[in-house]
Amino acid sequence: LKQLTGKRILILGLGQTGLSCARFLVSCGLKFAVNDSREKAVDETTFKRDYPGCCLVQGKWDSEQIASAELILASPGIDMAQEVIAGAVSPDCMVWGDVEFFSRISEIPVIAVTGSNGKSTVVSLLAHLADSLGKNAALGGNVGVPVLDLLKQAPELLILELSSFQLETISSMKPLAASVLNLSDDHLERHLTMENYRNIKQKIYRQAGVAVINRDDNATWVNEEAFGGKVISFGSDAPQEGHFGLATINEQLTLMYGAQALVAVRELPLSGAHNALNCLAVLALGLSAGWLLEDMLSHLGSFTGLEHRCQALKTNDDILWINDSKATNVGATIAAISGLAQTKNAGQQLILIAGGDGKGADFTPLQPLLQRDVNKLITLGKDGDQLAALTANSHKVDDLKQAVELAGKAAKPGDIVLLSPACSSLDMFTNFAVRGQVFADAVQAYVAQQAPEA
Ligand code: UMA
Ligand code: ADP
Repeated sequence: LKQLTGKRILILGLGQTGLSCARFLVSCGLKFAVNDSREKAVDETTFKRDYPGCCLVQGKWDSEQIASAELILASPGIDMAQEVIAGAVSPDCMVWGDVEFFSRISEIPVIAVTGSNGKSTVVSLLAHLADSLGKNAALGGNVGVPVLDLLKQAPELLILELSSFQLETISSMKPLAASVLNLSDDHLERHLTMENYRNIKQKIYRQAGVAVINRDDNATWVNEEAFGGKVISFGSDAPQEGHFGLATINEQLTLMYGAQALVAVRELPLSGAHNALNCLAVLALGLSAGWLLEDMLSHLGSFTGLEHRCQALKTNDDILWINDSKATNVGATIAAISGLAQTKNAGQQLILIAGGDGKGADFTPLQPLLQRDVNKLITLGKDGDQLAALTANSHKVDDLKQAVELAGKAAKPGDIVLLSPACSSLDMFTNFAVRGQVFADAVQAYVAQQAPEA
């Protein structure tokens, strides 16, 4: 930190990350400037009061500030490759994200998790286990609290969810264990090719003590020749000794550690084959942190899961309404449909509500599932037409309320209505959580309308 005294530090972006950097620099007595391209990212008066003497530019990228900076602290949402920024940054300037900054100044052990889907579920379950085991662990990163804000808690362990955006600016992190859970098409509007996206995700393994890889998905495998740490794998087949997997024991699909049967899949707190894999990843990461398997297993069952991820809504009717608003890419929606297709009865219809901003993704991997497992598809949003074109029984609507009403009319008692958009929400909502809440409210309103007068 001393080496930063007197350096020209520029924070780019004043969202959660930028503000956490500002708070941290102030607490270290370091001076800095800030720049956000949005017109009113922060209230100028309040900002100047909280950060007296700090130069604030909003409403444009300030190429002079960018060019003169010696250290840029970049927010993950900012594409540093865009010409207006990349063309201005001096070749001698260091560009760090908040996680890179943290990695350079802190020795706190880290468990780091990335992947296209399941990150928040895995890190939240890890944090739940850590809590239950009496560890002073802090949870943050892409899942919510920026890492620099966690340092105040002086945790003994950090459990970090890392996005590809955050991994782009990381080079010094030495996690005790790291995992790329899976890889499917996402964020290609920024990363352009799957190869580039994969290479960025793979950065998480550099200098990790243990790499937790997914046997089912070779894009998550670590280059074992170049990697100096230990490798633990998980997957949906029977595992070798020292690895995690699934096997049928006494006619029950069961989580396995080598030849040791751990727990039956149907006893897990979260349903769906993808969640069994998430639990295996959690056990592998926890084991890497020195936690005992039996201790972790005794607390798995008390995890209640996260909202907006294949969450069954509590309603007073006989339709099963499921909120999977967090399915912001094709891989997540495929996991939701296949999970339900495996468990539903032959007579039960599955009605899917999907659409939003597809972020340039290829939707065609969804097509066989839409045609085989989905009885009716209702689409909305920017890429709703593209999705609707994938199957014959589809209808495009204008908003979620209409989608819920149409789904409700089409559903018979016992049927399933699933919101799993395969798209980001940003064309119509502030974020996925707002989309999920709007869905839940529309469902309650629809169900109330249908109820006979008391
Ligand atoms: N900004 C600009 N110009 C741009 C882009 C951004 O000025 O072209 C400014 C915005 O005006 C804003 C600031 O940068 O003031 C926002 O920065 P940001 O987009 O990096 O967002 P933060 O508020 O710092 O939140 C970030 C993560 N957001 C993104 O990566 C987009 C949050 O993940 C994360 O929880 C938070 O840091 C704490 O670590 C959100 C997310 O959507 C949930 N992540 C993506 C995902 O999960 O798919 C990757
Ligand atoms: P992330 O933080 O990576 O977005 P979440 O745990 O929030 O992951 O889940 C996002 C979406 O992905 C949800 O729709 C969830 O049901 C689905 N999902 C969770 N785990 C997996 C997995 N292992 N494979 C595919 N989809 C998954």
